[in-house]
Amino acid sequence: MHKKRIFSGVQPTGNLHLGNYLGAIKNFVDLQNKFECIYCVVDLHAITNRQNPEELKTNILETIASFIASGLDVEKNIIFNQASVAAHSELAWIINCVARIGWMNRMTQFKEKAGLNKENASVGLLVYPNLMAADILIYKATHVPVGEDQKQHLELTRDIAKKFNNDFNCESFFPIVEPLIPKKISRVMSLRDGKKKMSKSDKSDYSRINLKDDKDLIDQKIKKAKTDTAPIPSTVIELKNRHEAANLISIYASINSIDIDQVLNEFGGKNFSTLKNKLSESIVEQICPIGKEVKKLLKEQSYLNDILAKGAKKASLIATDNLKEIYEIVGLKKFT
Ligand code: AQP
Repeated sequence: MHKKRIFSGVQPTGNLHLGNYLGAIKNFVDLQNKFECIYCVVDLHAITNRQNPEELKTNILETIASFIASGLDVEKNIIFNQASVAAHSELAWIINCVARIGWMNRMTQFKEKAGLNKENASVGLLVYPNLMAADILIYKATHVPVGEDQKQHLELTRDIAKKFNNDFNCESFFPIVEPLIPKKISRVMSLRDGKKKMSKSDKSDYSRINLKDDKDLIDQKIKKAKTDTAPIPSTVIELKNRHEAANLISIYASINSIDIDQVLNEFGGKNFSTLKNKLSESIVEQICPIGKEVKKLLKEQSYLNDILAKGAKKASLIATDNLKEIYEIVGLKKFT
């Protein structure tokens, strides 16, 4: 039996948004009181798409600041950046040799991110899920809080763990991880298109609520959020095929930690402007204090650097021990 251990990561690829918060970070905060948690800024994942080096440095600090501002306790959790712990990349290479090319070709995120120009995408983007598996398995993590978009990558991590355990005859060496996906809203959708996920890389800033948006901007974005012409329904069944309506209702339920049925009881039959006013209020109440704290923390760079250095030390202790065992199993040796 493996000890319960949580691992998850967020890419420093720009403004964190409500999708990252409700899909992942809010869950990180809830879990910190129950389990040993390791939270990582996955900067090596970020470079699978071209990044401006100066912006990347700032984004790493901003992601850490967002973790802390959202309520992650820096003493209780291990918080660090991926590039500081070389064992992630070392295990990723071994996993590259365990995972099959066919498995990579099935990953929908690669297809979405590479788009039509697949031949021109980086090799890193293709093998991104192997690095993600290494991030998790190097700590022998048992549970991974993520948004629903990452479910397929976690299924792959399970397949990789099983194949490694089987190939090297070391039953149960790697745990078979369980995803922890929020029930109320597993995928926050774009405010402009209810069929697309809210994303940092969407060209329209009006498609998302950023953690650093102020009250006026949040009000405007919610006011302009796409809806349909019918009134709000009273039952979940009537939400079928009403993607934008379902999205706003789910965001309201998630941010207020209530059930969708409760939202429909409150707003069923009413028009969207009533819901939008209340939704804006709830987002402003929860997100604006986080954004303000992020801006404050960004002025304290040495404090953030210190947290990253301490976190990297703690993470390295676990990762280096596990890597030693993995090298031994595979038949590799570091001569020092
Ligand atoms: N829209 C979303 N709804 C729910 N969860 C989401 N997550 C991301 N978008 C949504 C979850 O946030 C965590 C960190 O994600 P990430 O930033 O590492 O990568 P991503 O999923 O690629 O995020 P973006 O915003 O879509 O970034 P870009 O545009 O750069 O690709 C993950 O747990 C993810 O599930």
